[in-house]
Amino acid sequence: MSSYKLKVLLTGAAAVGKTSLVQRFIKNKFQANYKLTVGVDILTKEIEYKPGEIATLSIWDIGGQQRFEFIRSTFYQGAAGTLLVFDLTREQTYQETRKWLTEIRQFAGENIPFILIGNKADLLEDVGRVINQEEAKKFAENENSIYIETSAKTGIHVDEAFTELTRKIINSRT
Ligand code: G3D
Ligand code: MG
Repeated sequence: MSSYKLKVLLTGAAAVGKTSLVQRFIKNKFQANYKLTVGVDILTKEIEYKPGEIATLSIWDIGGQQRFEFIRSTFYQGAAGTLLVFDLTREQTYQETRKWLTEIRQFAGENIPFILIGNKADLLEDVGRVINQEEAKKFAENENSIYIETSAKTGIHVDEAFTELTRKIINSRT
């Protein structure tokens, strides 16, 4: 029995892997060349966030249209929490997370729980580290969050990201 129904958002710059993370989480697959998300995709999945406790997530994945005020307000309205994603291989996308956080808080509420996600961890071996892990961790902690590195490609830590977000949302309510 699921008592919680939670709207969670994927946020962050273009091409950081938001759609790929949702696909990995929901379907446990990775496929290159997803068509660009147009509008908003909403997918639902139950998650056991602690033994015997189930929540239903409705996961909102937005494309590049978020700049339109109407879409943006619909997207953020009633959101319980968000995965704020950047690309571990592109520093610019990390820098932009501050801007995202300001917008998220403005539209979804000051205290909205979020998890900071550095995605594409599988590429670190080839590309090397461009974002300091300790700094990302400190940034997250200063904002009352945690930092998780994921790969939608290999699947590493993807379930954990959604589970931690769900726990954080539910802990913030009880
Ligand atoms: P978005 O929804 O944030 O815009 P997408 O991002 O999920 O569409 O992903 C953008 C590109 O990054 C895609 O490449 C996708 O395959 C790739 N990608 C996403 N996650 C990962 C990951 O964890 N590891 C690697 N190596 N690549 C990833 P293409 O080439 O299809 O545009
Ligand atoms: Mg997308």
